[in-house]
Amino acid sequence: MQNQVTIKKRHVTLGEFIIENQKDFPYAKGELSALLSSIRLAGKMVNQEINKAGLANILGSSGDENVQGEQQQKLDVMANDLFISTLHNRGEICGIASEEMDDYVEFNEELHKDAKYVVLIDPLDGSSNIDVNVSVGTIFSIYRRISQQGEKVTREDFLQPGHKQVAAGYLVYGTSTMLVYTTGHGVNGFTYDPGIGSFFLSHPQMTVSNKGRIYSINEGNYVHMPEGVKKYIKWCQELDPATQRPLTSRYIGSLVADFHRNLLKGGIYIYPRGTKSPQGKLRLLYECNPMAYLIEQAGGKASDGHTRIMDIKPGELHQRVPFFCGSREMVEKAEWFLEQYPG
Ligand code: P6P
Repeated sequence: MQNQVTIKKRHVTLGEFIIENQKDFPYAKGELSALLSSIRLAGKMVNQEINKAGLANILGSSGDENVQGEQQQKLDVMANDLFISTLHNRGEICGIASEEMDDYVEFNEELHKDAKYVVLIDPLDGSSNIDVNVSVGTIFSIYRRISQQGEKVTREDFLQPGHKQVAAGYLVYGTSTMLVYTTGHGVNGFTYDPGIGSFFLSHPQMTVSNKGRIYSINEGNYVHMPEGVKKYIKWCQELDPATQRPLTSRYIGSLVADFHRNLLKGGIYIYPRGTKSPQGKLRLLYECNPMAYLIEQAGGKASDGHTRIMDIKPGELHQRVPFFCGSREMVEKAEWFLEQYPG
């Protein structure tokens, strides 16, 4: 008599999911899987530090400034160091570029000589929110190197257009910590269980609605905004004929948190160019491109108001671009206003 056992299904772990989907990469012999696993490990370590930040007196700035001239929070520096050291310990990448570092870093040890990939990262985006306990995040973007394996990494390896990304994602350190990523086969979200120390597949095949009711923009910059963006904001505030309600304004001031909410609920995030920031504030390589990859994989759209973000050819590592990202019809409406009201 065979044992009649009812096997309870449980959520797949991120590690199981990465292995199960490795077949999506005929040319990769597991290196991308190993790279995603090291990002997972570094994310756990950053999560640990963030959760005790208030106690460990690592709040407040490190006193240094990053290449953007922004005050570096101690956790920014710590997150940057944790990702670099964790990725350096593995042999999958030959170099890394980060918001927190003026230039890219080469990985030149024997371990890295056959590396196929480079990583660009914003190790702790929204870090000015840390001291007030608002969600922050890590954003990462992965490319295959274009320089020869075995040679030194080159600047061109990092300055590739976004449509060349092989993977992109973010960690959001919020009420729960999640890792959301794509390798070009849809978007999947994993929630961290700190008791077990594992990420579990909680949001399979995430998609963003074509329409949305949330617009995210810092209206404090209104006077500096282009006319088309001002007109779009006013349009959002009028009564929607279909619902007899205006749209809802939600702006956390943390890109990853605003993006994550809009991905789940529908909406648009805008950081336009303005007199204060002629090219906008967000960086193309390690903020806009990875988020653009994710939103397109989820069925949405990302542009600089005119051009698809992932078609922009980068000129330099810390290049800024205007950013319109979210539900397709909302981005297209904003683009329409920019067309109607140029300048
Ligand atoms: P502002 C954080 O510094 C960030 O890069 C994004 O995470 C966020 O959406 C934006 O800047 C906030 O900028 O000018 O509205 O405070």
